[in-house]
Amino acid sequence: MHSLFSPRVALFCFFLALAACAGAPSPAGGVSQAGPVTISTWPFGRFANEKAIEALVAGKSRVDAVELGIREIERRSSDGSVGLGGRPNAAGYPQLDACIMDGPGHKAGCVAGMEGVVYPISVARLVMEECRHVMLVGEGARWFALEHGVESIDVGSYAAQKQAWRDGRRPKDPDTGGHDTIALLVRDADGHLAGGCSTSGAGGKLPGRVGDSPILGAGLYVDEGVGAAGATGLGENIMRQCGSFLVVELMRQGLHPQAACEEAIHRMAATDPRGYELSACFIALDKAGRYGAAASSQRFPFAVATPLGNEVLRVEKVTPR
Ligand code: SD4
Repeated sequence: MHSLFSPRVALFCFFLALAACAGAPSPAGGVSQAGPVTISTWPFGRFANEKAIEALVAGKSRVDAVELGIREIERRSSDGSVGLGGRPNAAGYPQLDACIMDGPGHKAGCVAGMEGVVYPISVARLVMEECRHVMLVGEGARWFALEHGVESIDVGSYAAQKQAWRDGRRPKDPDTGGHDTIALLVRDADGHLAGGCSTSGAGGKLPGRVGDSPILGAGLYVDEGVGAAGATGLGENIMRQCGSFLVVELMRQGLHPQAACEEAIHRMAATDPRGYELSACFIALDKAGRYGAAASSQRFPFAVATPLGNEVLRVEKVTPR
């Protein structure tokens, strides 16, 4: 005879219970969400959200949810912006950046300018959990990744490109075209926060250039007592302003995540020579599960999910004041 509480039934009941206490995503600035919520950058963020919510509903941790969500985008790596399929640097090969942060304990791990590793977010997590440092870069980050047996490719094929760059034989028109970044913020059913960020960085960047994405407070910041924020856009704009830290600090002052993202854009535009033409987009999620997003110079799509739904929402660029 089957027990009434088979694992399948139990999982279904768990899902229903979560769904009952979590609202479906609503437009930016939406009401407070009691259950798990995830928010991520760009329309592809819905794939990250899907994996993250699936992980939380299956009883995995918020850090698992961040890692699995971002791995999904790194795995797809098809849009030219995240993972090994991302836009190459000016010498013609990809250098990857990622970071992860867990609210409780204020723990973090970051990697930058790392070559030939398939899932940079997993290396960032290993740095957070297995390393006495917070950030590893370049060759050292790759060595650490390989020592931990993560999936990688042979980077021998980059040698010719590196030599050519050193010799001054440089690609004439490096591809500086569109580039995106996945930033994913997670609030679990208990209201704890975590987040992660991964990118191949600005297309056509100089070898060795690091942007905002793996820098705590720039591309990502999580404060367990307040909220979390993540960024995408041109790192040079965002990192000079500690953009994600700024958004979290504005939430600490009492601003709704939506207002905090917008205020951060205004603050940045006031000091940046490009004003509102600077490229910066933020997502934010507070302790109560409220979320928001804002962008300086473009319409900005982002994705929000709860166990009840996974929506791509959009905000218009912030109106200058
Ligand atoms: C960088 N912020 O490396 C990243 C790129 C990005 O949308 O997010 N592009 O500057």
